[in-house]
Amino acid sequence: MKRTLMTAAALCALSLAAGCASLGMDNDAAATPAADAAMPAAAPATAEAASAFVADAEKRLADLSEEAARIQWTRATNITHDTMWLESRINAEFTELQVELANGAARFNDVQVPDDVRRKLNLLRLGIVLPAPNRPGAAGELAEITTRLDSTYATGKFEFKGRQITLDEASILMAESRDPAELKALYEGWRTISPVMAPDYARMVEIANEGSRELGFADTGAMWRAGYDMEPDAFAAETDRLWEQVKPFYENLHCYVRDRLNAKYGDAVQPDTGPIRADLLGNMWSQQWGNIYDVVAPTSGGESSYDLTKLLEGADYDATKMVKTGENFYVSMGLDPLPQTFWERSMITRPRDREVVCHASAWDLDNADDIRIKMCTQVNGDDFYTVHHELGHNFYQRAYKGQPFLFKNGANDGFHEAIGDFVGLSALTPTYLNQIGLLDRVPGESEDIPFLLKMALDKIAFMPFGLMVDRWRWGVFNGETTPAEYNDAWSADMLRYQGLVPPGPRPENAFDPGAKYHIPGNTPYTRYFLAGIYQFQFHRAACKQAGWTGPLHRCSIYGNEEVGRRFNTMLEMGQSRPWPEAMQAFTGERGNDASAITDYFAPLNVWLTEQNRGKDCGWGA
Ligand code: X8Z
Ligand code: ZN
Repeated sequence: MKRTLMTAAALCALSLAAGCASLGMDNDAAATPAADAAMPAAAPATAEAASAFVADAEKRLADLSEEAARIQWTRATNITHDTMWLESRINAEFTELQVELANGAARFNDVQVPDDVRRKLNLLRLGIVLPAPNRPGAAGELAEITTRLDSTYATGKFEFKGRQITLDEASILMAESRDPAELKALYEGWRTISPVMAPDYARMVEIANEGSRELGFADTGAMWRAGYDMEPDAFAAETDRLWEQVKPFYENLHCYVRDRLNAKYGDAVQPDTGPIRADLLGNMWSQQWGNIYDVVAPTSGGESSYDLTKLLEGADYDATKMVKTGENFYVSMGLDPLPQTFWERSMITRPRDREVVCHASAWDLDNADDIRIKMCTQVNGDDFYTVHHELGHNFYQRAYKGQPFLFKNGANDGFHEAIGDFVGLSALTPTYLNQIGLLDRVPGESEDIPFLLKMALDKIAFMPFGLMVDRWRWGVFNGETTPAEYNDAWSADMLRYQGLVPPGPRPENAFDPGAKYHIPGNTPYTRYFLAGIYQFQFHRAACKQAGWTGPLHRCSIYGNEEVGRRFNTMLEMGQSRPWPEAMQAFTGERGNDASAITDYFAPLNVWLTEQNRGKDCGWGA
């Protein structure tokens, strides 16, 4: 995830969410004309006052965001009582500032102002992930809760075979084990870290909702849905529409995978009708299934001649070489290399001497050049993809650094997530792997279906997960789901969207949502669903620009500076214009369009339909 300060996704999509309200101005600020503009009783609300208010807001946010980012980085790379204390304090202060500015912006609601000023005034209101209400102590309480939730997740461990293990170890075992009893123990074991979070989570929801209502939103979920340059309800309907386009394909994949799991494990473990057992899919949250490719590989119609993890191991890749390789892809498109400080200051592997937040993220510490990643990189295919994903955030951040502070963000948060994924689509092609010397020969057409199946196991399997995380949160924030119903609602959404069930009954105190990073980390998740679509729109458009006429899954834009130039035009825009304009700048299209993903996978869908003939697909929910 990216870590910019401020705006919608901004300042930490994760921890910097917290904040308090009110607090009024400090003395220095009150002495400036712009600060006057922020004080309701002061100067009249004119266009000039609005511009001055915005200019002052951007300066204050830029200053405080840098301090906050440096403290957050310190906490995320060294979790202690003291760094948590420091982070809670700065997060509270930052949210106070955000809420103060959002309220101040409302003064100019009825004033005629230039377009860019109007956009910035709107962004001031929309750029808070979790607002706190305007009463003493609220921001502090909220910030303490969010830092504690994030740190509890990051330091979570559980006992497995007589040893305490971390999520990184558990994830590798989930990917590699084919023993259902072991997989069940890993699935359930990791979820023992989260029941302790449930009361904090419920309290956090209360406070943030109070804050959101004060800003004029029905609840925090409604505020999150308002960040897409369209009405919040229209946005929700848009995600439904997109999902309906992809769903038949997902159902086809689900049906095929269920059949192969049934063949491997037998009826007692995985029946050949109904939902799939969630722990059998090679991933702790069953969100990407590529790790069980070996289990579901075609028995006819071609086989894959390589495994990316093995290629990386065979070529003696280490974490730094993975990141260098990722950087090289962007450089091949004509973008400048990463600054030296990136290499000096990033955290690329898990330090052994302290607790850190291992979930991968990309940071922009000074709103300019101090960009970094923080990853506990392992040498495998998953992290090869993740490196490209994270670097996408960094290249975006650097491209829009010349924008005013409030426009230093993705065109929407889905764009921020899609940049690196788009590059990753080329970086995973056999053609590219061959070009960089990882793969001896480029496989022929007989490997198209195996390749597309591998990609679909990650990309198509992800889509319902990308949707369900925030569907759960929307229900929590709007009160339809009460704290007593948190876990059952999560399981119900898993069943409804993904067609999955846990490997056994969940305990009374289970809080399974807390075992997924973005819930305790408070990172909105619909962004990844959108990115799942945008990356294919970008890919289709880029391949067209490159003059590619073959199948989309064989296209790589490695080394194409013309595509890079046009791509960079979109990146440099940041959030300065409504997202359809950014989309248009690169792709010529203005909307969300799931046809790009179905185009890419079309040959596989035909093949899956054939494989599923005569089967009872779906899961009856
Ligand atoms: O959180 C991430 C990135 C950081 S923005 C590693 N992703 C989502 C996840 O892990 O759940 C990328 C794919 C979806
Ligand atoms: Zn990301």
